[in-house]
Parts: sequence; structure tokens; C-alpha cells
Amino acid sequence: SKTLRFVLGDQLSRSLSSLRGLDLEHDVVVMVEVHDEATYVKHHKQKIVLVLSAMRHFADSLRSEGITVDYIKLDDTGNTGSFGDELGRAILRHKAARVVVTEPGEWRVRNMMRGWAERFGLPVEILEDDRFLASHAEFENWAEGRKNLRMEFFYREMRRKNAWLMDGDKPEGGQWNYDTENRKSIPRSVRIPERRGFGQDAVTREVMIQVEKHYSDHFGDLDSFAWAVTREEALEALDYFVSNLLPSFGDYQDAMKTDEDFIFHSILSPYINIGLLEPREVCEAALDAYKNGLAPIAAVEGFVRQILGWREYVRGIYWLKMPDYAKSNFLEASRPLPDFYWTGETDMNCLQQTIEATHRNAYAHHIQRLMITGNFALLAGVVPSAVEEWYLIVYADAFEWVELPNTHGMVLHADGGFLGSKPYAASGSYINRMSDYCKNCAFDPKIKLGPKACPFNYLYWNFLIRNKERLQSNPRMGMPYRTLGRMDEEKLKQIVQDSEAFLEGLKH
Ligand code: FAD
Ligand code: DLZ
Ligand code: SF4
Repeated sequence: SKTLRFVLGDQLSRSLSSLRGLDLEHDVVVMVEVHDEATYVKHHKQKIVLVLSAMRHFADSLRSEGITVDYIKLDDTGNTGSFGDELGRAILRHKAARVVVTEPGEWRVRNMMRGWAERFGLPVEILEDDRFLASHAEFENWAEGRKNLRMEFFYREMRRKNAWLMDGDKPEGGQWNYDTENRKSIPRSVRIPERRGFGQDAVTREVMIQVEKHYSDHFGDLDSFAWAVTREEALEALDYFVSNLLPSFGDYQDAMKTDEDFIFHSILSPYINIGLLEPREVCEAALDAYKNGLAPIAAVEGFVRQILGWREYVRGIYWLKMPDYAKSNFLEASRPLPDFYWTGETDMNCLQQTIEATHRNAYAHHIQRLMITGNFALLAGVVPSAVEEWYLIVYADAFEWVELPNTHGMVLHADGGFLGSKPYAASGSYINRMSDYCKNCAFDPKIKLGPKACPFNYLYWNFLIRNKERLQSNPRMGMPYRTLGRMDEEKLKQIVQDSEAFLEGLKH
């Protein structure tokens, strides 16, 4: 009897659990381009093109193996626009007896799938997504009974489990973490290699036309699309990163520079998230470079930690805590998202640069997301759901399981410190230290108050004043609250006044 193997747009891996044991003669792989997925938030145009073009290429590569693929395109007649309805139509078309699917990455879709077996009157097998380095059960076991779910401890267990950068049961080189060596700003003399971009092939161009037709009002530039859309291209991108960028990845991990949109970052997250690359092979490629003496341990450890540590950890938190996780608003933030998040029109140069790069590339590197757009939203008290929607829209790598914990937890502290022990609030001097943005800004990071002052400066203290009740007992906030405690009344009044005037001037 016929089994339908339903493959989603972020499951483009040949090793996918739902493709195992496929019977070439009877089984059909079903893939559908649906309006609902392009619009549950109004994704960046490049993100939609990336997913749809990569889906079409993946379908072709399955077909070239002799697999039957039933593929519904966005503009096909009769396309109902939703996962459920399209699967329903496919079941009738093929008189299927069974559906097999790999669990989706997002709660929203997992919830949708719950009713399918009953609705279609046939077995719907939902298999674990074992492309991750930690299973749900492993993460739950680790989390159970712990008061404190810090990433660092999870990461150490994962290092041990995989025997990666281990010297027996000790970390290779004697340290678990080399971050103290990873905080350099970029000297003028350092040349940053070009991004390894990819040309737009016929498949991509066809999708681009459809996306312009249906989603022209979505955020983002499309002409500059240069993403890899096949596994072969993604492997080239990985190879390029390991050879050209990884050796300096650690040194400049936290640095930002005008007109350098990628620095030494890998730009691999979209490929890992949609399945063109697997997290294990990406880590192994970096580990091989270390073993062969091609990259220093600080760079390789730093890189592996992002994937083996952070990426797995946020996924664990997401599934442990959803759906309630998204609902908390510990700091009771309520301001709407300022308009400039969409237009880039602000005199604050760091924000303008980051948002323009985001528009251009559907990408910003981690420290821009964290310290520029994230930090501003935190300090200004923007309502978490609005910030989360923005992050889910604007980045090609954004899928809720990874976006939400980073935004809600790490950046906005909306979970009250479950994920990060303190909010990542920073004033203008940190941005000035790690970037060259301030040189060309209307504001001055060294001025604390008044019209020329960098808004991050007074907004930082205003944030501490506004959240005093909620944050001052946090041991990691002791230092700033002691400094605040030494400020005189007049200064505090000025901080609040300047902040309110600035915030009231924001367009929404
Ligand atoms: P690199 O700096 O080269 O890092 C290597 C890899 O490590 C990345 O490809 C990614 O797979 C992984 N990684 C690094 N940091 C994290 C992290 N904090 N959480 C999970 N994985 C990580 N990443 C996403 O993949 N999707 C998102 O939707 C997303 N939203 C974010 C929202 C905010 C507010 C913040 C602060 C971070 C977010 N990140 C997200 C994490 C991180 O910023 C991106 O993974 C990274 O910038 C991708 O670029 P890269 O591939 O060049 O990363
Ligand atoms: C992001 C996305 C988009 C834009 N379009 C599709 C689509 O047409 N068909 C599809 O199968 N998947 C798409 N995706 C990815 C899904 O949103 C993703 O698989 C779900 O979020 C589940 O994690
Ligand atoms: Fe950003 Fe302030 Fe520097 Fe301007 S002065 S670029 S607003 S940190």
C-alpha cells in the first residue's frame, strides 16, 4: 500500500527520518509550496525565495534517484494554500494508506499536525527529527531536576558525549571556553575576505518572479539574493568558511564594521536550518581544520560552541517550554516597534547600518542582532511579541524554535532569566569599543546627557531605573545598580527626562 512521505521546507536533508525505508515502487514524497507558510509572518523576500528554490532543487535531486515526488508549486491551479488541505488533496490523489512525516521545527505546525490522523482517517506517523545533536529525551533528562539550565553546563556534557575537543575527560587545551581571547576589534590592517555568494539560476529566478508577484509588500531587497540553494552549493559555502574565515572567527566574533556585513562569520545558519547542511558535519569540518593545524583552538572551540552548545540548547528550551514560553513578559515592556526597524531611517548610525544590512542580505551577524537591534528594543521597552515577529521576518535563518529563545530569552529577558542570567543591556561605550559606527553618527558615545548624547547612554540608565524592582536583586546586576545608587537626584531626573523625550519622539 502507498505511503506518502510529507517533507517540509526546512527538512531538505537526504538523511531525514521520514525518507528512511522509502519504497521506490509505492511511496510518494509530497512537497507543497503554500501561501500560509509564506505569510504566517511576512517573511523577508529572500527567505521565501531561499526556501522555495531549495525545495525545488531538493525535489529534483530526489527525482534523479528515481523517487516519485509530487510537488505542488505556489501558482499551481487548485493549490489551497495550507499544509493540511494540500496533504488532504495528495492523500486523495494517491489513494494513500499512510502518511509519514518528520516532526516539524515549530510548535505552530506541530499543533496543526495533531488532528491529521483523525481528519484523514489514516495513520500519520510523526518521527523524531534526529538531525540534531541532542534528542528531546536527552535534553529533558539533562534539564530534569536542575534549577539552573545554563548553556555552559549543557555544552560541556555535549562535548563529553561527542568526544569533541576532549583530552580524556578534560577539555583540550585545558579550557572549556576561550571567549576571553575572542573579543578583539578589527584593526585596519586586517583584510576581510569577500562573502562566497552564489549566482541565481533559472529555478531561483522563476521563484523570484513569483515572490515579487505575490509578496511585493514584504520587507527586503531581492535583487541581491546570493544564497546557496542546493546541497552542493552549501557544501562549497562550508568549505569556503573553513578555509578562509574560520582561522579568524574567534578573534573578531564580537566585532562590527561599517560596510562589512559578514566579518568572519560563517553565514551558514540558513543552510543548517533548512537541512542543506547538517550540524554534525559542519562541526566536524571545523574540528578537522583544528586537527590539521589550519585553525587555532580558540576559533574552533568558539565556533563549535555556537552549534553544539547554543543551537542545541535553544532548541531544547523551546520544546521544553512551549507554548507558554512565548507568553511571558517579565519586564512588562509595552512600547510598539519603532518604524525605523522597517525603514532604517534613524540618526543612530549603528541601528541604521544594521537594519540596512538586514534589508539587503536577510542577514545580520550575531552581535548586531544582540547588541544593536536587540539591545535597543530591550532598553526602549518594546513589547516582546513585536520584536519577536520582526526577528522571525527579517532573517533568512529565522525559524521560531531558534529565533524565539534568542529574542524572548537572551535579548529581552522576557522569561525572567530562565535562559540568560541577566539582560544583555549595554550603553554606547560598548558599541563604540566593538565597532566603527560611532565615528559617523549624529550622536557621541562619550556624551551622556543632552541633545548630542548617544541615546544608548541615557536609555541604559533609564532602563535600570524603570526596572529597579525587577532587576536590582539579580546578583549579576549588582555593579550597575551600585553605580546608579551613587548618582544624584538631578542626574537621575535628567536621565529620565532625556529618555522620555527621545522615546516619545519615535515614530510607530
Ligand atoms: P556564526 O557566527 O558563523 O555561527 C555559527 C553557527 O552557530 C550559526 O550558523 C548558527 O547555526 C549557530 N549559532 C550561533 N549563535 C547561535 C545562537 N545564539 N542560537 C542558535 N544558534 C546559533 N539564529 C538562527 O539560526 N535563527 C534565528 O532565527 C536566530 N535569531 C536570533 C535572534 C536574536 C535576537 C539573536 C541575538 C540571535 C539569533 N540567532 C538566530 C543566532 C545567531 O545570531 C545566528 O545563528 C547567526 O548570526 C547566524 O549567522 P552565521 O551562520 O554567520 O553564524
Ligand atoms: C518558511 C517556509 C516558506 C516561506 N514556505 C514554505 C512552503 O511553501 N512549504 C513548506 O513546506 N515550507 C515552507 N516554509 C518552511 C516552513 O514554514 C517550515 O517547515 C515550518 O515552519 C515548520 O518548521
Ligand atoms: Fe550607535 Fe550611539 Fe555609536 Fe551612534 S553614538 S553609532 S547611536 S552607539
